[in-house]
Amino acid sequence: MHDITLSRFLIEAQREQQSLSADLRQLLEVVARACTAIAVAVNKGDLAGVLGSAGSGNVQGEVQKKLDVISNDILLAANEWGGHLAAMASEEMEHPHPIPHRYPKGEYLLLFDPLDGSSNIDVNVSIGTIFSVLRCPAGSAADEQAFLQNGRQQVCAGYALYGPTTLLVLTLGQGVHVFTLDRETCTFHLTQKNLRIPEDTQEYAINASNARHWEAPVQRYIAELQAGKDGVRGKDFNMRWVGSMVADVHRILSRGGIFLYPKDTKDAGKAGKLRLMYEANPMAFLVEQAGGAASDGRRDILDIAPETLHQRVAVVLGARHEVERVAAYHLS
Ligand code: P6P
Repeated sequence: MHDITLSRFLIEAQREQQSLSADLRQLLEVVARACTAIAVAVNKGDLAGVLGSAGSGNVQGEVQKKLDVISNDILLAANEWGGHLAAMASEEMEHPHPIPHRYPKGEYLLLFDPLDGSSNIDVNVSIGTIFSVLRCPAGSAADEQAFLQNGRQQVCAGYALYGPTTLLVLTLGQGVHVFTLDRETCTFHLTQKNLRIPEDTQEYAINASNARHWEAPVQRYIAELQAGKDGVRGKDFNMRWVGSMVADVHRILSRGGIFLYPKDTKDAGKAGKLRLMYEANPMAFLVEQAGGAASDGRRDILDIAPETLHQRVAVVLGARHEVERVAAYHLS
């Protein structure tokens, strides 16, 4: 399997899968190369002076890290000239990035969180790039409205995980596959095919410091996990929280579990912390493709009709039976 590079995998998928066009294959090759460049910058860290704050803020009201800006610039520069995109949208930019007039436009829309987990950048904990691809509606101006499609319209999605190894995890709608970067040749090699999330688990991921702000169904659900075998669940659970969604979701895709970033009352006006279009939707697509489930606690993430580009959403994803239990508690 390891002799199958990302390029070969995509060429063979294009042969077998009608929905994988030459332009989409090129888009994925370009995104993978951009993620390799981001991995190089991340791995250099202080040696390249890329850690710390960029001294600017983003549309989310967050202080941007230098690597947030560098990663965003790498993805924009890599993707704007190829003729495969109609526009791009990023967590780091308020408005969609149009393709410059000097370049041809294509049929796809690329959305990304260029560097997810920014609070972990300066402490050498795994971070990642999350991306999602939609088709641009025919005749559209490729403006914000063109991006506002529900998650089931995604033609592919994935993430790069910058950890002890650099991974590219991808779905084209036919399973979830893992590619590992060979740093010597700068080539991604297929290392795992068709990841599956077990329907049950004994491991959960949540930022427990928010417990007093959770809604009652989530407080009930987590309390039952913490009661372990002495409580109604009759088994003990373990907890993990990396604080980088990409790392937490990768653990769940790799060995199972449930991840929750629920709505909380800290800011009643916010539906959740995570962003629908370029965090929750791509991760939900991957999780469902691996046999898991992804909801906002009440409805499937992928069915949510987006209203704005940067809208936030509560996220409960992973082991199907656990996600269903959380939804049942919200209905009871
Ligand atoms: P908290 C990272 O900033 C992020 O957007 C996700 O990657 C992560 O799951 C979450 O926020 C962590 O949030 O409140 O635990 O720092």
